[in-house]
Amino acid sequence: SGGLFTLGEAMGIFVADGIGPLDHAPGFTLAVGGAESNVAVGVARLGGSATWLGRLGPDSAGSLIAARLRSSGVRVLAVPDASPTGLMIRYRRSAQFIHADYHRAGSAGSHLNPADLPLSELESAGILHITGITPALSDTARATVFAAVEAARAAGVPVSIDVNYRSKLWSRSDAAPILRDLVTRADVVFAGPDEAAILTDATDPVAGLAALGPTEVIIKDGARGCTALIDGTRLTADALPVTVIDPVGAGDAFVAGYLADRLTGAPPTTRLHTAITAGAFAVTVPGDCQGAPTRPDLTALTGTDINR
Ligand code: KDG
Repeated sequence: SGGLFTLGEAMGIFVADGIGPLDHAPGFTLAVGGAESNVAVGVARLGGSATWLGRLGPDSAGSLIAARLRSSGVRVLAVPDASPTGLMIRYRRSAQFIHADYHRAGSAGSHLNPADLPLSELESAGILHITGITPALSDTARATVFAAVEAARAAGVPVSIDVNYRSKLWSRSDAAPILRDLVTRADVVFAGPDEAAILTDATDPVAGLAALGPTEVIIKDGARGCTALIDGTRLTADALPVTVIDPVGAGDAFVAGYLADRLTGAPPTTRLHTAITAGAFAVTVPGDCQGAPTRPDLTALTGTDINR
């Protein structure tokens, strides 16, 4: 296929409308989340080929996830599982503070197993993308991530990881050695400044992560833009000024923008520009992945469409 291959847990998300405590929520927007499926949607919306592998339960949330991902153009490899599909409830306690509750312990998605991997597909992918969320879900999910990484490396498929540390799933000290192990095996690493600090105590986090092995290190810093060290060249890009409606999913859109352009062979500066623009689009829309831009959208936000 030559496209993106990713795996993880996708969840149904009840996003409370408006701002305030959950008990005063006027209603909910039903969204689909999961960092890896968000990236797959982002790549597909940008015209790339994207395959997502995960386990879904025999319930309405499972059907909803498969249907929404497919309608976004993602190739869904759903392994049926007898346990319920994971859910999240999210509300904004204030404009700035977002509260999220997971209902995912023992979920279908957490039962991902190395035997679920379609090895021949994985070996013909253009890039494997994983996150630091999946290895926190269960022992079998962790084993699946490592097996996918090893299969990709053996086949010469580049490996991308978004560190995505989730404090509700594991402690920093439990996560550190596992995340470091994965980053050491990766070609491309995305991290926020706090996440980089879990992995390296270098004063220059970009150089610190590059010292672990990846030749493409991208530190995402939200409204402060990004800093990168790509094939030995240091690059920065400013964030675009937008009105933030829902910041969740911006990091995944950023990753999707970078990887979609990497798959087409675009140079690093172009990849970062697309990443920044896709991240900006994501925050302008509620939900985790429905704000993902298409190629024509990109030029609409930056006003660089020469045909206008
Ligand atoms: O990156 C956004 C994700 O955090 C969200 O979609 C849910 O995958 C998720 C998680 O595990 O937090």
